[in-house]
Amino acid sequence: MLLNYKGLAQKIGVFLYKTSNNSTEKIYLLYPNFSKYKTLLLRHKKNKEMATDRFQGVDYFQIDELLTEEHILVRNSVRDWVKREVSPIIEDYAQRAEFPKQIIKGLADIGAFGPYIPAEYGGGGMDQISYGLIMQEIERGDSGVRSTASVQSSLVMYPIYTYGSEEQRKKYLPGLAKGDLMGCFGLTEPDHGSNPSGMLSNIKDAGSHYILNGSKMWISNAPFADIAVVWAKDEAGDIRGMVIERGMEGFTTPETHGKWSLRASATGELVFDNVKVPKENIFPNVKGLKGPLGCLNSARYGIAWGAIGAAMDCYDSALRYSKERVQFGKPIGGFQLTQKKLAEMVTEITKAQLLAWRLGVLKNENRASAQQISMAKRNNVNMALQIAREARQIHGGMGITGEYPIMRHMMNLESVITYEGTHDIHLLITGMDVTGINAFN
Ligand code: TGC
Ligand code: FAD
Repeated sequence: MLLNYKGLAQKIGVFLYKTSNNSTEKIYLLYPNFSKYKTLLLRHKKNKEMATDRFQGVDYFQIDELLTEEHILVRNSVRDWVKREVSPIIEDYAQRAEFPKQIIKGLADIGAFGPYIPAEYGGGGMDQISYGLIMQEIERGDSGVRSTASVQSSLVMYPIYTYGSEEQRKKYLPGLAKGDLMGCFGLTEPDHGSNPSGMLSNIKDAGSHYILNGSKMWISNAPFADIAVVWAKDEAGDIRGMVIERGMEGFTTPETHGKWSLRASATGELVFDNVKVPKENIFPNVKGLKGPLGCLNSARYGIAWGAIGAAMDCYDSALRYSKERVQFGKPIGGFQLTQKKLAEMVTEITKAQLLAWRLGVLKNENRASAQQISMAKRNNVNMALQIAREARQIHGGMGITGEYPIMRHMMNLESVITYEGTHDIHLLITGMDVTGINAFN
């Protein structure tokens, strides 16, 4: 006999467990199998805890005073959305290595797709600091979710808007802004990661259309994307950008499995086997590596802000834990070694916030150089990764569990420090800028 009860109930050896998963109620009937019962009890407990996301922002230097009312409104509304829609589910999705597709509509609703694309094409018409703050708050939830938003905005909408024809803009941008269409960006190839100029993907003129051959690897959103912005060389050896649509014959997107990082983000390959590409799908307004690298400037800028979100989440959790966890008769936050970690974290976050804010001001004025963006991406991602590692230590053994977001952020940041240009590539970009000497080759 069953006993209906809010949460968990037991009667004559039969358990009724009720949980809510994205507003779909699921009922699990459990016979007295203790280990299964225990697993579900733990999940129930965890869901309840994760649902109460106690994150508070970090503003040690009154940086909010540098923001406009609109910036703060945008930041706070995305923060609330993340607390409501991302925090309660993200740990489970990361554990299962699955992207939570049901949040796509919510991401569109909060303006995360094309925040700075003009409103006439469905974008948010916002400035670059609002874009940065949106990326910060989303990555506070999870770097993989931020990846989906930055690919859609900076690597798909931005090139269509900047390099595309008016017909291409009208055809794709409104659907992308609403999340009705999802996109991905194919630059990296199996043998060409840091040096995309050597790419082998190519198009050949076949009269009424082009024929595309080649493959791309490590592509965020590929497994579910409706369209792909792809970079390939033409017969003259010039890199050209184009829109490839799911369903075109010869185009497949196998998923990449086995990642220990960015597990809540879907990654895959793009394979082109004699794909017929209509000529009107080629971007008319750009040729050469500066096309894809121009998109990367925008995405790297968003990452410089996003990494601050992940760092703030780790610091916030570590600070709270250090006040609550008692060892040797007092909170561990009372020991000098813990305070050193926390003090250095808040110092580094503050420096990163000021760097991102100043870069945003320059970007709003069209004065941010690619080299400044590289410095900010490199510094802020490295800062976040170091903070995640220190925060994990403060959480002791609990730091390796999914009860806290730390380990997930830490593993995610191992991808963030590699994609959009590795830590060392960005160092070489700064090195070349200050010396004038190319150390890449
Ligand atoms: P180089 O000879 O220096 O430059 C070739 C042309 O490009 C121009 N250029 C840029 N233009 C705009 N923005 C930039 N940041 C630019 N950097 C260079 C340059 O002026 C030149 O133009 P022109 O007119 O003279 O032809 O190129 P190189 O072959 O020596 O390579 C330079 C290098 C190594 C810095 C560059 O290739 C690089 O950045 N490599 C890293 C590759 C990378 O970042 N890949 C990212 C793939 S996408 C991704 O990771 C998405 S993850 C998304 C997510 O999930 O969030
Ligand atoms: P490599 O280029 O082989 O580098 C290996 C090591 O060698 C690095 O430490 C690098 O710094 C070092 N190195 C390389 N050249 C030099 C040099 N000249 N001097 C000194 N050191 C050097 N790409 C896309 O196009 N679209 C995407 O959506 C996308 N999403 C991604 C998602 C994830 C989860 C990951 C992990 C990657 C993604 N990437 C994507 C690919 C990413 O941009 C590449 O992984 C990155 O550019 C590095 O290329 P690589 O992995 O081939 O490493």
